[in-house]
Amino acid sequence: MRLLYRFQLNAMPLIAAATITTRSAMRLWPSKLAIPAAVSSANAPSATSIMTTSTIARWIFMVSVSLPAMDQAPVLRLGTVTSTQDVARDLAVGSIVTADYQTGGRGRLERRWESPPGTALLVSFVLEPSPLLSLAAGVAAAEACGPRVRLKWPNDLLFNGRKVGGILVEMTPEKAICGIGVNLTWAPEGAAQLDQPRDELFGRLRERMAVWAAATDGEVLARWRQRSATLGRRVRVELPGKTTEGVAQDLGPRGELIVDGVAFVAGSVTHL
Ligand code: BT5
Repeated sequence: MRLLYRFQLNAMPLIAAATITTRSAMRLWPSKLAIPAAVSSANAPSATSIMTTSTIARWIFMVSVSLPAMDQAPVLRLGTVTSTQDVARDLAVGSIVTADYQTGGRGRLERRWESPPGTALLVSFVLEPSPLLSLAAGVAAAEACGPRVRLKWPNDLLFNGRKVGGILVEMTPEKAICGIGVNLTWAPEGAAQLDQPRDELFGRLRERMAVWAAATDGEVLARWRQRSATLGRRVRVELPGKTTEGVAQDLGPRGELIVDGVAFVAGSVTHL
């Protein structure tokens, strides 16, 4: 981290001066994305300051390109945002965004992701695009959450058989924005909550993401199979205009779900 501070010091003297004085985060006010907000890096001390989001984005870019691993990447900690995905898409690969509250949190297919302020871990990682990223993120999140959390294809985290979190990967040509939401102190009806301290869970998650985002496809598939709540079960797979029921037998090499010999690359799955 010493190198990181030196880099900041050379690149942005004002920010660096602020970041080496106190332990808490850097406060941000004038922002169309977030109010109020904070920037920090792994164990970085920092201080109160007023900044614009473009300054933050530039700073994140300059710092993140110099970092060797995601578990040392800078974290943009925000208060209220539309979605952490929206903030993350303007940042460089390696950046991480968390928020207390999302006014427009989303799942796949424009579904809503609901969580009242301060009740969930809401985070987006900016990563290199990779075909199995959604499954890798599921493995990372399940390991961070603990042994009782299992994976439902394609992107759900289950606790006691109920949904406790979800993964949303959005791609641009240059980067993948991997969003993860985990219910901690609140859950909608029929869903589960984890009741773990948010910062501790986040620390484990960024460490596991660094590992699994760099893993081979074979390693991701093997671990996903081990943590799966879907494989071996009877399932219903729903696609627009088509519903199939059968036994979820395995994952294919690209992460597709094999149901009675037929490969599904997308769809909503119900465990029967
Ligand atoms: C997901 O979509 O499960 C992906 C959720 C990703 C959320 C994270 S939070 C950080 C980042 N920023 C974002 O804006 N999104 C990501 P999907 O499989 O489409 O599931 C969505 C469905 O889950 C909804 O239609 C609801 O039925 C249900 N749902 C909504 N909020 C929930 C919650 N808090 N807990 C459990 N289920 C929920």
